[in-house]
Amino acid sequence: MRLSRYFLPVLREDPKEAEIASHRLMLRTGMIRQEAAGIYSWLPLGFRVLKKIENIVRREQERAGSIEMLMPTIQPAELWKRSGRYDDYGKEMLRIADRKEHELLYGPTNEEMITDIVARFVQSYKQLPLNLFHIQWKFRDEIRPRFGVMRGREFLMKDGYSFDLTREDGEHAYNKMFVSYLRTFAAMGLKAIPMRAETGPIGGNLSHEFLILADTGESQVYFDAAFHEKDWSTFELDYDDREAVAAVVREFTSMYAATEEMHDPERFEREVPEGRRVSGRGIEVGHIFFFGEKYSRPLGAKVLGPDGNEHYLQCGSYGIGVSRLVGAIIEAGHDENGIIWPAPVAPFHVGLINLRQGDDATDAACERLYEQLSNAGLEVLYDDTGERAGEKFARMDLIGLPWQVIIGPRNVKDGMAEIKDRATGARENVPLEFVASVMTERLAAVLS
Ligand code: 5CA
Repeated sequence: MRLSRYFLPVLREDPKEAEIASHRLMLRTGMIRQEAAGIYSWLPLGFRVLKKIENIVRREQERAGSIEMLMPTIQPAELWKRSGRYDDYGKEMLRIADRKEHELLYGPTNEEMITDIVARFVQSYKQLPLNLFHIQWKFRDEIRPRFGVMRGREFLMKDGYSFDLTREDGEHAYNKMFVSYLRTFAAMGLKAIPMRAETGPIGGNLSHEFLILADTGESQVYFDAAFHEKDWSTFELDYDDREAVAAVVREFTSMYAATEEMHDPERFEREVPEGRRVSGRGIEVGHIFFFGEKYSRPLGAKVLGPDGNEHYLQCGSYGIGVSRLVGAIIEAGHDENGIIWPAPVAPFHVGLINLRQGDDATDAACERLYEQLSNAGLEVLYDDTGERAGEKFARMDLIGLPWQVIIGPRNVKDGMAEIKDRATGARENVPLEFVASVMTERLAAVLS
């Protein structure tokens, strides 16, 4: 992408309304624009990151055996009256009436709708297990939308739902999602610590939240420092191997970790040696629930079992805050100059900076590099504007692409390019003809 033809409305000043780094940086870099409290437009740069996160989530869901579909944002109230949640949800639910005075609502989650779909089409245990997910916008009329996309009113969620015959099968489905969440967040460069959680309006008695540590997180968390020493990169396993999947869950739930609501100070002191007790703030990026028959009973989702009897389905639901993750990743990765994207979710891989736009030799070298890098499959944002070098450097640092390739007249004369690593600030000179292969290798190393 040529910056001269792109839409990147970077702000010069820090927006006053932003209280935390991610919100400030998302507004400054022109990733989002607020349309109403907690409601945002996703401008091109932000949209690219959102899609990258969505694709990682999708890939890991599919790997764990979940099947993608799409349900609407607008739902009939009648479904929610059947589960009893229409009244329970209170003012957080946005209620709408259409021209025929039919009661509708903007979905805050989809347990009712998916259970109704499954009830209609699944009649036999032979059609199980079933795990379905979608990635769709939700609306919750939060009392205090704040921190930009972190607590929005309209937000993008991956919500998945499992349906099984027995409690044991249902727990395996839950465990699979538990492991897939560890994998999903690790693939974005995050360590998300699973913590026992309250179930709130979703219900059930088995639930974990996944939190990443950040000073600006909304939750107070307590955990064992042993989590810091865990290897988060190795969750290669066969998802059908129940014991292997359960072993990972045991390993990650054997260490103390709890949010404020579930925290037990006595147990914390008893189980965790003093030097390893950590408390801090966390951002909830995912939440999984197992609630058995809570929705399958009122919505009549039952199958004929191998014993010839009817059984209500054993169900769970699994959420990931896709749009919240954009903010959370920035909270976890930024410095005084701007964002530092992990390569897998970066809007572009490389920022190519032309220091002397209009100088024939420099322009030609940049054009050649732009073509070579793009042909090698790298996503390049080419700063071909006529602005001063200082402005180009500052803007490129601000938007935080993992690597910068810097070309000025002197480099061209020497046949060299300067490559800067945004995270470490390290700079090195690489012969122009090797830039594409060096960058391809670097990218492959961090994406694998
Ligand atoms: N039905 C269940 C799981 S599918 C559910 O709705 N769970 S949830 O309420 O915990 O939401 C799932 C995830 O969505 C949360 O972990 C969080 O990351 C994200 N989320 C929830 N509320 C908001 C919000 N107001 N703004 C941004 N993200 C949110």
